[in-house]
Amino acid sequence: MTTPSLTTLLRDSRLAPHLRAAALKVKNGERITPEEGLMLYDEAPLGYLGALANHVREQKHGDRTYFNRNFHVEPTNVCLYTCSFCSYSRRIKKREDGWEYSLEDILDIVKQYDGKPVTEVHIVGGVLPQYDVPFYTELFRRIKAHRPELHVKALTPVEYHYIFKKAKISYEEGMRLMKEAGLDSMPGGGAEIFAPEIRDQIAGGKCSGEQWLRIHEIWHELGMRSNATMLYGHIEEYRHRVDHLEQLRALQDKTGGFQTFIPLKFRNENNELSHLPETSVVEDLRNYAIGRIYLDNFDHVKAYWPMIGRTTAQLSLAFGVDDLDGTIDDTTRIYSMAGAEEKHPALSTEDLVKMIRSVGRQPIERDTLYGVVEDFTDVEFAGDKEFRGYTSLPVV
Ligand code: V47
Ligand code: SF4
Repeated sequence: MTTPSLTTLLRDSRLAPHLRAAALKVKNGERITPEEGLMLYDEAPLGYLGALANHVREQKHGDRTYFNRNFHVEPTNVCLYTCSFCSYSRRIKKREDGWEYSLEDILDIVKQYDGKPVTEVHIVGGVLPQYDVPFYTELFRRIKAHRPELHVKALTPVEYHYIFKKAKISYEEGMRLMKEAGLDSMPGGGAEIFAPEIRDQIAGGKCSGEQWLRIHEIWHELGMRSNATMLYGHIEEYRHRVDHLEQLRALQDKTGGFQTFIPLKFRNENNELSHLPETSVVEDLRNYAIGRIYLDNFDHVKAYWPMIGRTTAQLSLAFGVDDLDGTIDDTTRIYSMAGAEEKHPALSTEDLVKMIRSVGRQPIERDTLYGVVEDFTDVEFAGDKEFRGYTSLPVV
């Protein structure tokens, strides 16, 4: 996969002056403004954005491409809120169609991973009254008592805002209680689009953009780390994406607590926004690239491959992405053997490693805080006859 290098791009005398100016800024490690961010969304071609984003990515990480082994627990798929983009939750009126796990149910799921090489549990689900401060603090304590080294990445400001309000405690007090109970980091969900004119239409009633940012800020002030997402490609306009990126960059300047930015492509099946078309792959790659260029103070940009598919995930590695997320399940061979791997959103470690290597990058297994667990660049798998290099296509 080849995007032109930034130097090659700048040699092109036909490059429009405003695109040249933005490219030079990126080359010199200068920050682009919100106006330039909007200009990139409105006008910049894919190849140009790839050159800029790949430059930033390779300055920060070279070919290193991270992944981690985690598992997800969803305490419930019933939710009080009714976000119009959400295909996942069951309305409270239809709660009998969903599940509501008890503390013991969740601990049983955690125990199923005993002895497996996972480093993280990602806990997130719907919002319901029984999942409150005592429930979650007890859950985190019990997980840590059972498996102390397992990193607990759990809940978003959507849940925290709700449970702290219900407990009549401040965000500061609430996040301190979570830290004491064993919460290690916060995932990036619930951010959607911060601008109220969009957020009120698609995610009305849940925490505001301002509250989402404030809870992350408080968590960072406790010395802890978190991620940030942006749900794009629904009813928002480019200016709302730039505003979202700008607010994340400003908070990161203040705290430095964000690890990863994860753009989430809106998928339109089984939700109230099914009438909206989905974004194209070109638009997805442009969006990754602009995220990488704009968020100069974020170390990582992550692609969530189950949402975009494996091929786009591979392409994203040339458009600013340095981290791939999605279930790694080394029991999935049976599905691929049955010829239905695309229907099952899990890859084996071997598949993921090969997916990364086949586009010329170096796969690195990391823990949640980006400590290296294992460098898979030269690891051989049984029966391995994998081709590791590129052959350039003949130019005719
Ligand atoms: O907050 C919901 C989004 C998020 C749809 O931090 C949708 O490591 C697309 O945040 N189409 C949850 N997106 C997922 C999430 C996440 C995933 C992986 C890693 C991390 C991390 C965080 O999914 C929600 C919402 O923004 N979402 N519905 C949909 N129809
Ligand atoms: Fe779905 Fe989360 Fe909204 Fe609930 S708060 S409806 S789970 S996106």
